[in-house]
Amino acid sequence: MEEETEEYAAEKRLKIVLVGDSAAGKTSIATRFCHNNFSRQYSPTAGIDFFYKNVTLGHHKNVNIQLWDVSGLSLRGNMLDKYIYEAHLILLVYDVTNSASFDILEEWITEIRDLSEDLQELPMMAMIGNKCDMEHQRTVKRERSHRFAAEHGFHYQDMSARTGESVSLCIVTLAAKILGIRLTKIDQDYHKPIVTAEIGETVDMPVPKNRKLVNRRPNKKHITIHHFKPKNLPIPKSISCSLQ
Ligand SMILES: Nc1nc2c(ncn2[C@@H]2O[C@H](COP(=O)(O)OP(=O)(O)OP(=O)(O)O)[C@@H](O)[C@H]2O)c(=O)[nH]1
Ligand SMILES: [Mg+2]
Repeated sequence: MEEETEEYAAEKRLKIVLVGDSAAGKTSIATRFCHNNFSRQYSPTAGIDFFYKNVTLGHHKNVNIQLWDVSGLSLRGNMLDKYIYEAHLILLVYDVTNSASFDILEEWITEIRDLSEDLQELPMMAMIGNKCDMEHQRTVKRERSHRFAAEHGFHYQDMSARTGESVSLCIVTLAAKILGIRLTKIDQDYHKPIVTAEIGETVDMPVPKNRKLVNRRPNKKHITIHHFKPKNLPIPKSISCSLQ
């Protein structure tokens, strides 16, 4: 029999399933994690979609993370048992600006528990509060979601697929936990997103006299510099800024 090379032996595959209400942001989280991209457009997932990424976790040089991106409509379908089969981790995603998406998690949990009844061990589950970049529109209080997660014994994380905040770090931290690895500070820093700031396009900023306004468009490679004439300046609506 052919001997396994060290590299092959080190390879691991982790199946992570994203579930939760329609439009909670599951596809966006998977897209951010695997392609470092984000789209404002909503295209509902039909059934299921798959995303893959190879990461290094501790001494595991080649961990293949498979994200199974389940449609929000699957809660009422008859495929969920197949989707969650042999999952290492299930991420229960809700939208912090939409209470209904939080309330429906109870149904997802009940359904997953019922479908896993025959298994000796339930897959690990964690709760994700997505869209935390829209803090001003949060309708699900932090204490409520933390209490809910604690009652169920789930890890809890707020994140934003839009800014990338906590997406990568949360997923690799949980993946490391499954593999029994503690991430080093260097590993953790590596998975923190680059600082992103959006000024312009959707917001108008007053700028002091003779200063330049830098209009930075997300996901576009160019930066436009306007020479701004500060006259009758509008009050800013909002600014999105994420620092890690
Ligand atoms: N502001 C903000 N919008 C987000 C974020 N994540 C997703 N969205 C938006 O929310 C909408 C729905 O996102 P999806 O990722 O398609 O939602 P989904 O959970 O995959 O939905 P289904 O496939 O129907 O189950 C899209 O318009 C996204 O641009 C986020 O972190 N912040
Ligand atoms: Mg989707």
